[in-house]
Amino acid sequence: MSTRQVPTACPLDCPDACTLTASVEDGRLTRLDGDSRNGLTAGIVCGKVRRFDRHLYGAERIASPAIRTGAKGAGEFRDVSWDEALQHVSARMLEVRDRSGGEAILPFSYGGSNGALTEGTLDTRWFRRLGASHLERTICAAATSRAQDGLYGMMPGVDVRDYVHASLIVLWGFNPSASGIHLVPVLKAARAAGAQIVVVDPRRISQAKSADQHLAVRPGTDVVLALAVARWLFEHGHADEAFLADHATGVDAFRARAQRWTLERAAEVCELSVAEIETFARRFAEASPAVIRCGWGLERNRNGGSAVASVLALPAIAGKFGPRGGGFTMSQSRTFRWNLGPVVAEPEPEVRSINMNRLGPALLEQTPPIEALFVYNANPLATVPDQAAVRRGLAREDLFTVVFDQVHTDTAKWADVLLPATTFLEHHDLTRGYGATVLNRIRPVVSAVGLARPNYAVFAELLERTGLARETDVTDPDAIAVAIASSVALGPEDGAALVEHSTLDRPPSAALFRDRFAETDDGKIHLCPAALDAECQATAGVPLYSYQPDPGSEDYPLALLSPATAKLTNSTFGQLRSAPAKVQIHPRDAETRDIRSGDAVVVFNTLGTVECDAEVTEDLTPGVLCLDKGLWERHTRNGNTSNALCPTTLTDLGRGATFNDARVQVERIVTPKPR
Ligand SMILES: Nc1nc2c(c(=O)[nH]1)N[C@H]1C(S)=C(S)[C@@H](COP(=O)(O)OP(=O)(O)OC[C@H]3O[C@@H](n4cnc5c(=O)[nH]c(N)nc54)[C@H](O)[C@@H]3O)O[C@H]1N2
Ligand SMILES: Nc1nc2c(c(=O)[nH]1)N[C@H]1C(S)=C(S)[C@@H](COP(=O)(O)OP(=O)(O)OC[C@H]3O[C@@H](n4cnc5c(=O)[nH]c(N)nc54)[C@H](O)[C@@H]3O)O[C@H]1N2
Ligand code: SF4
Ligand SMILES: [Mo]
Repeated sequence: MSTRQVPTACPLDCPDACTLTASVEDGRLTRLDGDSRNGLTAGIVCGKVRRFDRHLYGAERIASPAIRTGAKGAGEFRDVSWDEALQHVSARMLEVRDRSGGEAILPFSYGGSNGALTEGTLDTRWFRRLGASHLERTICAAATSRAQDGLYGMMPGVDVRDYVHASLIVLWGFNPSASGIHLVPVLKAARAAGAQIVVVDPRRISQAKSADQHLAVRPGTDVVLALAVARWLFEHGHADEAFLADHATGVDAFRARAQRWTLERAAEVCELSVAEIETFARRFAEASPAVIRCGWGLERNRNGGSAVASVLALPAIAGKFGPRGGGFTMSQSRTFRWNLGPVVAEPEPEVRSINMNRLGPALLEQTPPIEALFVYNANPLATVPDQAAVRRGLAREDLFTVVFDQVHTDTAKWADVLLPATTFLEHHDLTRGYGATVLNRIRPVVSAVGLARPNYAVFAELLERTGLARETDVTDPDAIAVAIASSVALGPEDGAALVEHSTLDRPPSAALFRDRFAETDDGKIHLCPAALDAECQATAGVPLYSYQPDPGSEDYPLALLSPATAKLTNSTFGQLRSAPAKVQIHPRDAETRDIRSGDAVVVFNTLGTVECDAEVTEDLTPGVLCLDKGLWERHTRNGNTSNALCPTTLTDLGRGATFNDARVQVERIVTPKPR
């Protein structure tokens, strides 16, 4: 049998967007390796995707459309043909629309597939034409995007590869060993070349162990830390007044808001010492080039928007832009700005909006009620806050639920109709990195497993069957990819390179604020934008750069974090994880509760309880617990995961999720049930 080597790329929700080479024999994957068409990922690929065969050909893959036979949630289905499944879905959707209006239908999707052919195109066309409720897709990166856009417009940040030039790298709420592994060798090289590393994270993440400084902030207090550093910079003559005069507006307003935060007051709120904050401020002031890699950990709380805005303001205040490797990195997806509108070919109708972070309450309390839910590219039972509410919502006998996925997820159990989706090795896509600056064209490289079909094919067929297709609609995946790629304003050379290599790697070759400037309306950094101020007021009742106090109480004082882990991507690949969940706890908190490593414990608050095992570790700060993001029911003793403890409150900017505002108590279970 001859083996073919075919280029492809990873579309998973990960910043790095690896380019890959698939080895294929007789339509089957035999090997998946990294390759170096993406200059950042340069041939290194994570373990999850290297062993993608376990997901692709695994026992939990959904191989056929199916219709529920057992009770809701029992996970009992009978296989049916695509024809029967889609006829059923179409008929039910039209019935709901005709009886109750399109808004009784809720599409629910997120990061399963970060590509434009699998998300935001034909699906959007169908749901808009049905008049379905609009989903506010703000479970992630909502606060960070609002802050980044508000201050800098669409300007991309420093390319990660330029970090080798930096003499100080600050990892602020970003954990590269799990979330973006290709930064790890870059950090090593920078360190070897003499760069200092500072980590701002409540956990002692792997990079913190070798860092020059680790600031173990209390979760949710980054806005205070950043403002205190800013105040210190202004007071000690380290603000770059000339740079600010040339390139920024809102400087006085920003400075006035930072004024409240003396080192002493900040130290108390952030649970750091005055000396720690001052040392950090001085390091930052003195180093050049200095770069902040801002992650997503600091956005997932009530103060998330103000936190990210204040952190991104620091390089401007201290005048860190200019030399290569100086400034900040946040989302780089803006390197390729595409316009999906012409492909969607349907304007946004005036319909109600439902925030995805409040799926549970929406399914239970929304009036008029949601009668049909269509889940694709997402596993809400495992990823959305207030898991108990989501589960009760999915259990509603009068809710018609479609789940379109690759594997039998926890959410899939609750489906009335189950549809099998292809993976990126089995379909077309067009994706872009949000850490790496690449645009990747993905084509099918192996035969589809069972009857699995791509999103674009299924939504095209649903458009037809519901009578909502139009003759002028583009449905061919190649034509869609071309239309979107050309909306990115690719020149002929770029277009040709994309066709030839299936990848475009366009790191910004410019030094920020030397060759490339803020992409706001006036080309300046807006340190205190009126729009963000108004939004904070509307959402949280406070101005931008406010610190809203810790939501902990005497009963629930511990902050529960649920960050990314190396082996899963959100909840994707959860079916392959056998290790049971462990809640991490600091020795001080464990001792007062008589908890030892390996003990069965219950973590609880007013929203729910999670029963799992404890791991006592010095890698956390006191007052903080940690339980992995993306766990499935099977990983805990009682079937609940961290999301059972996460509130449905929203961030001050962007109406995003506040997972890390979960405040809990933990107790040892004296006589645990056998596992
Ligand atoms: N392997 C793997 N890679 C992934 C993902 C995955 O699940 N697995 N998820 C992908 C997705 S969807 C995203 S959005 C990114 C997320 O990538 P990251 O930015 O790394 O986000 P998190 O893992 O949520 O949190 C990062 C760090 O922030 C810390 N943190 C939590 N709260 C705070 C706080 O209040 N302040 C500060 N300073 N730090 C805090 C956490 O302890 C954690 O170490 O990664 C992507 N990459
Ligand atoms: N506790 C806690 N929860 C969190 C977070 C946290 O920090 N703490 N962070 C959150 C973050 S950062 C994010 S981004 C969200 C992500 O939340 P989700 O988007 O729900 O993420 P996944 O769990 O990866 O689910 C994606 C699903 O899409 C499926 N899929 C993949 N490709 C395709 C396709 O082409 N077609 C179809 N039909 N299906 C496909 C996958 O099999 C998978 O089941 O979770 C959030 N949840
Ligand atoms: S998940 Fe991230 S690191 Fe792994 S292959 Fe995909 S892009 Fe690369
Ligand atoms: Mo995310």
